[in-house]
Amino acid sequence: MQQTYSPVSIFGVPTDVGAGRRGASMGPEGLRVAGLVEALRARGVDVDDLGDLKGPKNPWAGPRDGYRHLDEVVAWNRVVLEASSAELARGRMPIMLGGDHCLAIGSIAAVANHCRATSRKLRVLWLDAHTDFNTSQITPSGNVHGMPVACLCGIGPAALTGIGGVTPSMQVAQFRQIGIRSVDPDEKRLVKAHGLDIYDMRYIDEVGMRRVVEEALDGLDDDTHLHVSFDVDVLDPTIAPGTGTPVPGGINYREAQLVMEMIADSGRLGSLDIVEVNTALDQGNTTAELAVDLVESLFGKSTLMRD
Ligand SMILES: [Mn+2]
Repeated sequence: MQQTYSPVSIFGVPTDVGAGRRGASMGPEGLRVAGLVEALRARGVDVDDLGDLKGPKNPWAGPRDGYRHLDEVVAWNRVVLEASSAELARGRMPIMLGGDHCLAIGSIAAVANHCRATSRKLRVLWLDAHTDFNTSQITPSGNVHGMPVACLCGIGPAALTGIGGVTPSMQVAQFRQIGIRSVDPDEKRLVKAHGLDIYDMRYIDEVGMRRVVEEALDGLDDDTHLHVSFDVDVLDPTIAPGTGTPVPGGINYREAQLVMEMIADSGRLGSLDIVEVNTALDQGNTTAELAVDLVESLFGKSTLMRD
């Protein structure tokens, strides 16, 4: 099944203001050096690399009122929102190269607005070791990269929950989370109370990745925009060491390929985040190289010509 993809616009967001360790700011360049643009062009995709967005420096300060660097996080997310919105309006598929995962607030708020404006449904596939559903009251660290899903669902500071102009940007029921294996104690209660649809590692082990992805993609139709938020810490740290919050027991290479190929088969991919590539913690550039390999599959690369 040879698909044609809408033209793609790539932009880098070189910051780690939402993270607890420095270095995700180098992710965009790591992904470019690993050949992301060339790999997509080899798939026949029209790719425009817009370069990197600009924003405030990382002050590397402690938490205030439960948040670290909230002003800077808001500023970066505003530029992300603007860039994503502009590319969606031009009919191009935005691919955001993080940066840490707090930036998904802006990228997904943009997609949510676009879907509202064009009367399309939205499904977000959140590939991550973590549920990212913390709040200022329960966060152990104040790092906002642990809060984007909560913020998008209207739980968080007004500057983030309302960043796209509509609060909440998203409904919990629009999210599917795959690969989860690290949830903070109070966060567990919160995701349970809100009924987040979570495919954790135990469930993946029990039923297999094929069924997990079938369930996560169930109900997509021609009017559905699929956003994939790919935190590379979903991958097992033995194959993806270059990330700030590695957790053992992640998805392996074959499971990751299957997820990406099944998303490609759905034909619904509309936008993508690739976040938390931390080249300072990597072995060589292996994590970015693996991410590029997986993105090729996301854009339809497969071993055989399949019907
Ligand atoms: Mn994350």
